[in-house]
Amino acid sequence: RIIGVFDSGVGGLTVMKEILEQVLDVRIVYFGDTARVPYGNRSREELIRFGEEIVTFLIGQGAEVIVVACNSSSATALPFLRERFDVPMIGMVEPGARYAVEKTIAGRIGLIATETTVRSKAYSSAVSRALAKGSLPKDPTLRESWQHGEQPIALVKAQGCPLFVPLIEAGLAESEQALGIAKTYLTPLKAAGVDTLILGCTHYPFLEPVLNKILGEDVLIVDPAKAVVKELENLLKHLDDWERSGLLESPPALGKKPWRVRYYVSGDPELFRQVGNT
Ligand code: DGN
Repeated sequence: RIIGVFDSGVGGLTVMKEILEQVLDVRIVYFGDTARVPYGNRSREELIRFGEEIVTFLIGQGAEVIVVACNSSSATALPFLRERFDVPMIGMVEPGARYAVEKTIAGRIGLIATETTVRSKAYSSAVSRALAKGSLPKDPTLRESWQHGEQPIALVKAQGCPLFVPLIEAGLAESEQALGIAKTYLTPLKAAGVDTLILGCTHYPFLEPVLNKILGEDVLIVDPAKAVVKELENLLKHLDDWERSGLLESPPALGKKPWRVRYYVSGDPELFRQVGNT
């Protein structure tokens, strides 16, 4: 099958990498909107418009499923894109919130993300929804005390990190500047006592060495991409079942030429190649 994956730039590559490692029989058409990066301070209207253009393009390239590998778009534009297009779509926020609920040990979840994602409050609603729908922490002590109403589980602190994406897109993810800025952004999260930190922007896994250096062992870093892959696997299984039962047409046979990933960018392909290591 062909999966369409998009982001404002190189960030979605971190999601794509997880997909390629875990889901073997798929091909990916990747779109990085590098001419319009960063998305982090765009309005919802802009992100809807960009999303409509990109999804239309990806469907034209044969995509049967879309992974919105951008939290800013997932948090704002995804409901509109789902209304507008028939292809199934997976975003970052719901799987990421569920995953954090499962992983937390103290129930104190933190978020780092773009300003757009933080402002949308999508993650805190998604954490509440995940709990309401029955997602439970794997930690037995927390699970029990939460079920007895003793220990809350919630997103306690969300920190916008507007300088991260421009640094990463410039290839400076492991620089001294990144370390200094990350220290500033992480201080309020540490002060809030978070035990689990959601990387609420698909660019941020590029910063994992820097984040680990600052947070050490005290805080568990959660990358929603892992949960997105699980959701994608489930969806693909459903599509296969529907196809077998005749509810869905089989996808057209793929051409003979072997390819696994096709990349498209709206900006400079050379910079994308360098920073994304593609
Ligand atoms: N990587 C995107 C996200 O997950 O929000 C967008 C980052 C950006 O362009 N600021």
